[in-house]
Amino acid sequence: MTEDEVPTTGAVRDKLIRTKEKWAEEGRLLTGTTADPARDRLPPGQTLVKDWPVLDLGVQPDVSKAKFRLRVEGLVENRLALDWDAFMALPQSEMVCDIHCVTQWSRYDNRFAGVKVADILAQARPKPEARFVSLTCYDGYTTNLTLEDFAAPDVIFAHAWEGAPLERQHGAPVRLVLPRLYFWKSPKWITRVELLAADRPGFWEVRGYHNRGDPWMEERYG
Ligand SMILES: Nc1nc2c(c(=O)[nH]1)N[C@H]1C(S)=C(S)[C@@H](COP(=O)(O)O)O[C@H]1N2
Ligand SMILES: [Mo]
Repeated sequence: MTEDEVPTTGAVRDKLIRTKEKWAEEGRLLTGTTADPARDRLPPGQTLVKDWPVLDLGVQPDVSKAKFRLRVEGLVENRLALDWDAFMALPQSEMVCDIHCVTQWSRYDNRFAGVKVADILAQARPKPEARFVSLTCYDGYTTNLTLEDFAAPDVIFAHAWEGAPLERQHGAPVRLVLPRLYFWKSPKWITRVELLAADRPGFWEVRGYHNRGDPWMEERYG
């Protein structure tokens, strides 16, 4: 394996994964209601928290800034392999957003700083046939999005939270933040973006989670 290749998940918490998979099968946590994001700030079935919980597969990779690469490949005119300096040289944006996790916690008013996905895509230039993205992380985690959801103006590659560098447990040095979908669609320790013509369901999506994950539609499970 070369320096920046992505490991396959091995030492992940298999028991925790099986539990969540079972919840998905049984439709646990479903309230059976929907809400309107324009009117209801808190999506159905969610509970507000003050602290920021940590959820992952149990492996929190130590990704140094020296090792970090953000690759954008697949159906693009211009493949990118940004190192830390190139990433930080891109236009910087700030965003305050709410977080909604499928395990029913929500947290309001999180201030993130980073680079807008749209600004990176403008450099990579997706080909017309690109319609989906597959995202891969340093812990082997993957998730999938439509290019439309990924390229929305409020989606950023975040490197800071509340004015300080993102902590390792929350995905340092860089994670995605996509506030309009459940938080499993916001990969931590991100390293690769692949643009695709056909959808490729990710880690939780093949284990019973919904393919899109809109919290107001309560799209918890597939
Ligand atoms: N690389 C990676 N990203 C990930 C995960 C993961 O296991 N690995 N878990 C997802 C899930 S299920 C959630 S709820 C959020 C949690 O992010 P947090 O730990 O910063 O709250 O990260 C998402 N991104
Ligand atoms: Mo989650």
